[in-house]
This record gives sequence, C-alpha cells and structure tokens, in this order.
Amino acid sequence: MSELVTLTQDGEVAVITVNNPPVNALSPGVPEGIAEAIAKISADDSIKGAVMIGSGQTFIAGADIKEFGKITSGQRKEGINFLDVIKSIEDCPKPTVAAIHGTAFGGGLEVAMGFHYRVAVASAQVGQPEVKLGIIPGAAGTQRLPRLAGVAKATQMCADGNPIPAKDALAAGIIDSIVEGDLLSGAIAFVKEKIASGEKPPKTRERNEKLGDEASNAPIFEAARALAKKTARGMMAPLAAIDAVEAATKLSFDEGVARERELFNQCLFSDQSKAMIHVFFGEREVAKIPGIGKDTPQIAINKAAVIGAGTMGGGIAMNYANAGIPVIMKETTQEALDRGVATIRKNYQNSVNKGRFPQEVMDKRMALITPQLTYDGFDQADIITEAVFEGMALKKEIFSELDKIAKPGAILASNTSTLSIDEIASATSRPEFVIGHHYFSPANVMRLLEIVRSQATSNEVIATSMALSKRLKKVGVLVGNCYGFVGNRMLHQYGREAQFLVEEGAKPQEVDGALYKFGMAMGPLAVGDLAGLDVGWRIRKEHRHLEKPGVRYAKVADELCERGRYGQKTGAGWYKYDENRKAIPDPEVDALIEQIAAAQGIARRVITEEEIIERTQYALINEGAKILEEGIALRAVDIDIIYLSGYGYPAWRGGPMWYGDTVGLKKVYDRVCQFHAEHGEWWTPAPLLKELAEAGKTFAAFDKAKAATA
Ligand code: 3H9
Repeated sequence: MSELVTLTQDGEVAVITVNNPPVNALSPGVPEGIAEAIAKISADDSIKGAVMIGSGQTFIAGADIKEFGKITSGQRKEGINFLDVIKSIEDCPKPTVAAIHGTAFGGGLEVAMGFHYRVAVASAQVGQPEVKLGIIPGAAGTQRLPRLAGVAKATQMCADGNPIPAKDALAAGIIDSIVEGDLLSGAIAFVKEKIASGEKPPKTRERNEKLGDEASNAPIFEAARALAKKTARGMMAPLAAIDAVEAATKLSFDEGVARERELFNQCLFSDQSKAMIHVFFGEREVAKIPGIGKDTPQIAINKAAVIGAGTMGGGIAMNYANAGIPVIMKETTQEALDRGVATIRKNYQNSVNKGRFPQEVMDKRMALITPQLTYDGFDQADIITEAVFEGMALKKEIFSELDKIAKPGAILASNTSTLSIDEIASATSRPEFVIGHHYFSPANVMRLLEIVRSQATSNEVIATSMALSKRLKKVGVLVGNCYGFVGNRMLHQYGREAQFLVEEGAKPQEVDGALYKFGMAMGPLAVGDLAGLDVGWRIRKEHRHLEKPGVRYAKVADELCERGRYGQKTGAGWYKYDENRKAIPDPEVDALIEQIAAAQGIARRVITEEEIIERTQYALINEGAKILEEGIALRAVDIDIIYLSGYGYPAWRGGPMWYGDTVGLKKVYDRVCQFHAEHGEWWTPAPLLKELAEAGKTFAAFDKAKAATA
C-alpha cells in the first residue's frame, strides 16, 4: 500500500488511515489506496469490521481541487471517478465506519456516505461545498445525501454549500453517533458493537425511505430554486445541484448518478467554475508575501484602540470585539460617541434578533468596547487604528499625537482610503510602525482589509497585520502606497466611466442595470448613493491639485452634491428614494445631466449594454495592469480578491483581471486603444496590457511567471 493510505489491524478491526497532508484531499493515489484497503479487508477472514480515519487535522476535505484545472485544460485525460471506490466500500460485506474529525467536505463526505456508519467528534463539520467552486457534488453526493438526511436538508446543503456541525449532522441522520474522547477508540468500539450485533451493514444507496414523494418534494425544490436565484444570482451550480438532488427523488440510484455526472461536467467545464477555483486558490495566495514567512516575528495583539466612532470607526471596533480583543473607541464629542455606541448596539441587536448569536454574546462583545472621549489607556494598546474624516492635515495631527502617546512597538494604523501612508507616517518618529488598514463599509461586514505598506513599514508590522486580518475574519491583501491604493484607484476609473456614459446618453438606471446584470452586487451610481456622494466629493476637493487641465472631468456627481443630493441619506442622489429606500429614477437628474452634457458640447447617443460593460470593465483592467506593473499589487489575483471581497464583484467572474483573461487580453487591449483614440488621455493603454496582449498571454500566466522567478 502507498504511504497515502495505510492499513493496520486492531484485533478483529481493520483501521484505514488517510495520510495526505494538509487536508487529506482525494489526490491521485488516495482513492486507489482506499479501494485496495477495502479489497484486503473484504478478503481477510481475520478482519470482521473496519474503521477509516484521517491523520492530522482532518478527515478528507474533498477532491484535490488542483486536479480540476488539469482536467479542463486537457493536461489530465481521464476525469475524476470516486464512484467505484465508494461503491466498493458500500458493498464490503463487513461493517465499516467512517471516523470524522475536522471536515468531511465534498468528496470527503461522499466517501463517508459510502461507509455503513459514520461517527464524528463534536467539533467536526460535514458539507457539500462544491457550489463554492462553481461545480456540484460529483461522486453521488446529491444521490446519497437525500437518502440519509432527507430531501430538504440535502437540497439546502448541496445548493448553498455551507457546512453543518456534527450535532446537526446527527440530528439529520448524516452521522450515527458523536464520539466523546478519543475518536479512533470510539469508532472501533462502535464497529465492534455492530460486529457483535450481526446486523446486516446498511447500504446508503438502497435507503429510499427519506426520498419523499413528488407532492412533498415539489415545494422544496421550488423554494430552493427561488432562494438560489436570489442569493447566488447568475450562478449555474446551485441550480444544477438542485436539479441533481431532484433527480435522486425521481430516478433510480444509478440513473440519478448518471444525471449528476452530466450536470457536474457541465459545471466543471464552464467559465464559472474556472473562475471560482481561481478564487479559491487566490484567497490563499494573497497571504503569501515574498520576504515574509512563518519565521517573521509578530507583535502580540491583545489590546486595541480606535479613533473615531463613526460608520468606519464603529465597524472597526466591532471587528476587534467580535474577535475577543478589548478595544477603546475614542470620539471628540459626547454626542458623536453616543451615536456611535447606539449604532453598534443596534447592529448587534439585529444579529441577536435574527438568531445569529445569543444575547450573552452581544453583551460580551459590548463589554469589550470602551467608549471614551480621552486618550486614556491608549498607552496600553498594541494597535491603534485611526478612522476619522479623510483629510491629510487632520490625520497628520492625530498621528503626531499618537507618536507621543503610544507605547514603543505599537502598530499605528490608518483607515485612510486614498491618502499617502508615507506622508501620514512622516508625522511620527516611528514610520516603520505605521501602516494602512483600509476597511470597507460596513467594516464589520465586508471581508476585505487592504493592508497598505509605506516605504518604511517593517516586515514585523506587515506580518502582524496579515495575521490579524485572519483573526478579524477578513481577507487581508497587502498593497503598496499610491493614491487610492489598489481598490479605490481602480474604482476611480470605473466610476468615472460610469459617469461619462451617463453624460454621453445612458440613463443612470441603464448603467446600473447593465452592471447589475453583469453580476455586480449593485451598480456604481447606486453604490455612490448608498455610501454618500459627499464622501467622494470631499476627497475630490482634497485632490483638486492633482487634476490635469484639459482632461475630461466627470461633473455630474459634484453638481448633485452642490444641490444637497448626497444620496440615500438625504433622500436623493443619482436617484430619489421613497420611504423604503427604493431607488426611483428622477427626471430632475436626467435634466441636470443633459444640461451638463450640452454645456460641454457632448453629443448624446444611444449606448448599448455591451459598451457599458466594456467601458467600465476595461477601465478597471487597464488601471489594474498599471497597478500590477508598478508593483502596487503583488499579483493580478490580489487585485481580483480585492474586488471580490471589497467591491461586490461576482465571484463567478473571478475578479476583473481574471475576467480580462476570459475575454482575451488582445480584445481588451484593442478596445482600450479604440477608447483611447475616441476619449483621450484617461484611456492611455497600460504597457503591461499591451505586452501581454501582443504575446497572447494572460494575467494568470503573468502571475505564474512572476512566482516562478520569486
Ligand atoms: C469535491 O470534493 C468534488 C467532489 O464532489 C468529487 C468530484 C468528482 N484540494 O484553507 P486552508 C489546500 S470539490 C486541494 O488554508 P484551513 C489549500 O489550498 C472539493 N488543496 O486551511 C492550502 O494550500 P496552501 C470540496 C486544498 O485549515 C492548504 O490546503 N472541498 C484543498 O483554513 C490549507 O488550506 C472543498 O471545497 C483541496 N480540496 O481550512 C474544501 N483544500 O497551504 C476546500 C485545501 O498551499 N477546503 N487545500 O495555500 C477548505 O474549505 C479548507 O481548506 C479547509 C481547511 C476547511 C478544509
């Protein structure tokens, strides 16, 4: 037997151990090893029953995701087939038990369901997360899970991909027992009982009692489809997963498996699954920073402080409290402080009301936040995050103050979304401890944390910030210092094109509608109204000196602000809003736009959805290529992850740079050149885009080549 799967014997019980670190994925060799072990167990009269366990941190976390890319690229000729090995486990004449700790995900759960019984430790989780990779279970998970858990539970698990804890898996019938104490001993004791009972080992595929009937199942599938269309808008996998579970209720087991395979292949070979697999590895890749490793020392973060109790400051304080880290939240007036605390309380209360966590958790978190008007206790904080208005003078004043108060070795972070970290750091005597921690609104919800290094930021501060992002349940992405960093620098181009399109003839709802249809969580103009148009207005005023004379400037947003239309908070912005905050197109805005266009001599015309997508997406890609070339982002995938986790970009498109690869960089570059000719300076093609397009390459290939030389 290979080292990936070992077979040992404990009296009459055989123990199969899967040993494929870090997550015991079903890489080539693992399913074969399990099949070989089962064959030996079936043939050996001294063995009466068997247990399978994973070594290390987990049971089997699924198929080896790296193999999917090999299949779709043609590098691997044969598909992945775990069906036969699972059937051989199920057909083993002796009782078999899967002993689960960590995660039994995807193919891991599918293998476990082939065993006659499943036991787990209380901390284990089981799930069919395939839809998160743009695929569906492909080893009969959609056929066996409803036979164990019933149609409703199986549909939900296969369609949303979320794991469930052992306790719920026991209640649903997915596992048979929760083991207290040592898992292997518990599993061996369990199988011994089954051997002693003489009970015929049950085959999951033959258990049809939970499959329901058409009348009871139809509403389950209908509700699941409606939910998937809403929560996974534009994605094909959740709907395919529901179809596959439905097949389990209507076809024989073997026919259902064949249907599942057909749907699995449709998903696997789609652009969506390629994009989502790119995202899976990308989210892990962003944590890897050249020059920073496990041996880079880190600063212990046990106490935090935040300056500002506004939308951002309050959200940041919540992040610390959620992670169990005590945090001081400072404001300048009692009124602002009270408002900040009330918002936090309201947010937590909403979560309690929705059943996300109990009241005690809220009380504990509230108790971790100390609201105050002074700098008392700031000298004890390991990290201080400034989250005040976006103005350089104010930020420098605060950092100079913090330099006097903070203890040596404390991290001084700014939540600035655009301003130079180098300049902010220059207000202190310890620039190596200054870093940007750019959160996204609402800061307690959005997953992205853009971590901005200055010229001087130390590796220790960067490593601590990256590790802290994990503790705060964020995706930390390290970026370099420039105006707007990665996310907002690109957003600037995207938002500008959206506004230019409006000036040229598209209605605000047409621009937003096309981008919503493309998959964005919201259109850019509606986002502006939500965030507050005055925020960008203030930033633009701060950066007036950077504007180049003679270069076209998007005027409408400024004019809306001049008229007090700041967006939702004033009841009007790009749209007007009713009492339920529903956006309603406003003829006043249309008239204003026409007036601004006429004053600039812009001839208005019909604008297609295709042009809206090209102008906005290619603006992102072109700027992204410049950012990449300048080294502001480490990799193209870092840009993708920033857009997915901070800007509502659809995961199934893989992020803007991946989308560019999907379209083909030659096509993108040609259009950028055309836009450059038509619209001027803003569209100056990025040299890197030109280079890759002309060489027939992709951003993904650029990343790979860079990694190879690192
Ligand atoms: C499937 O099973 C399809 C089936 O229906 C059959 C079809 C025929 N493969 O996340 P971490 C790597 S689809 C390859 O940082 P954690 C990961 O890239 C699969 N590699 O650890 C990372 O590598 P690196 C269904 C994998 O403790 C390292 O392992 N299963 C896989 O925070 C550590 O990962 C899933 O979708 C994999 N399956 O979380 C489960 N999984 O160090 C996906 C992980 O080089 N995995 N790696 O960056 C997870 O959800 C989490 O990794 C897990 C551990 C919860 C298991």
